[in-house]
Amino acid sequence: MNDSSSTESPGKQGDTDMPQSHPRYQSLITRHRIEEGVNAGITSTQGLIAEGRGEAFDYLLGERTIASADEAARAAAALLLDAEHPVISVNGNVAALVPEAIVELAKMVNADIEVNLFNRTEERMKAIADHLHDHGAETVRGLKADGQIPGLDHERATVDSDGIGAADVVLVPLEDGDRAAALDAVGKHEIVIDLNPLSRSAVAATVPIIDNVLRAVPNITAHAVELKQANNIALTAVVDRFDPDEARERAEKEIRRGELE
Ligand code: PTJ
Repeated sequence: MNDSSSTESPGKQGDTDMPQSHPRYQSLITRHRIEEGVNAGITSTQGLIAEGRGEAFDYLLGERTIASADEAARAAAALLLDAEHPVISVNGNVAALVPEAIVELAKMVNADIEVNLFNRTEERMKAIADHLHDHGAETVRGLKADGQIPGLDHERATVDSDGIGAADVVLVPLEDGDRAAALDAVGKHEIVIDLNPLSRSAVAATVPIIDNVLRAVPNITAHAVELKQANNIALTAVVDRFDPDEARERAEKEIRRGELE
């Protein structure tokens, strides 16, 4: 499952015609998608900074899925399949980088998709929902905004009461913040994808996946395909065997000893 390439097909989202042999191909495509996201009103300008920060960690990880991240992706797949009401939360960076992969994963684990933004504006909410519909999503939640997660004093607290508000498992690909702890406090499990093993979200998550969202989302789907027939006891065992602190420590070790080419 250690696939370092994105399933998000180059070209489909207006990617450049960059040769795949370019040594920084994936990074250049990623930057291009984020730039396009900003131009389309999907990604916030802060999303550009977030991407740069993520890239630095990814460079030190060797731009590959390390073994502990693959184990985390498997635990995430098991947790999503075992959930009563799983929801995938989408922000401006995720919508720009992996819209198709998010829709595929949601279909595979029967999850809702909900737009949830830190820099929330009605225009961006709508642009992201439209973008996800264009990439195959049937229902996109987040626009009703009739619920609140207690304990958060920013826009990420605003949710749909029958979406994240009613979820037992929430997948949050890429954010840094206090939402994981707030969701935990109201009895929800959070799966976080974040290249920074020290981020508050990764620390608070039931399952932190220290990997690039480009690789992690299709990897969770691949594990879900494999675990689809497993029963609840087997799924719970996969989650219970996973140790979140150990996974973050293994990633931090890899990053700290990361060798520059
Ligand atoms: O669209 P919005 O308004 O909800 O805003 C989204 C951003 C990402 C701008 C907002 O949540 C933010 O400012 O996030 P931070 O605090 O910059 O944190 C983003 C985290 O994601 C950092 O820990 C980065 O290392 C990590 N990151 C960045 N790019 C990737 C990533 N992790 C996985 N894959 C990436 N491609």
